[in-house]
Amino acid sequence: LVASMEQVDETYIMVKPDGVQRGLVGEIISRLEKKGFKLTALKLFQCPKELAEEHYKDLKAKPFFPGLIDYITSGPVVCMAWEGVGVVASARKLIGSTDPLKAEPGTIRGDLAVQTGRNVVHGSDSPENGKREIGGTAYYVSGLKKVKYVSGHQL
Ligand code: RTP
Repeated sequence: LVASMEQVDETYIMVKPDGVQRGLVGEIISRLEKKGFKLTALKLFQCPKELAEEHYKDLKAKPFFPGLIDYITSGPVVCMAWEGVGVVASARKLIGSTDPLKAEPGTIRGDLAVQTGRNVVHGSDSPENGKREIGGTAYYVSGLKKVKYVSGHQL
């Protein structure tokens, strides 16, 4: 039971092209579902260059930016919205450190990846960014739409 006083947050989780290509979509969804978070939107989507650049605009000055944009647009991604109490920080913990070699075993990146540039999944880094990434440009471009229903720990 979720106490009514607790703030329900939302986060944007994206399985990156390497995760889709390697067949890790089910594994990633499964880890978030088993933790007790609620999937509220999902879409397989070929990200256009402009949207990838908007999504990663904070990293524009980094030397790896062009390679990052090529990577994210190299094949379909799975865009998802997840909600729950503490979901933003908890999903980041489940995902693990950006560099998969530094990510703890038991985390998605710690178990399933080896390269920072191929780290299989993205998760919003703050509740504000969660809202921005779900409700911003991505909403209009990808057509990612949230569905309201009751599930899992919310019952
Ligand atoms: P994300 O946004 O994908 O969840 O990743 P993050 O917060 O853990 O890491 P961030 O610093 O925001 O970097 C975003 C993504 O850029 C790629 N990257 N490549 N080659 C490099 O040195 C490098 N550094 C970052 C990664 O795909 C990282 O997830």
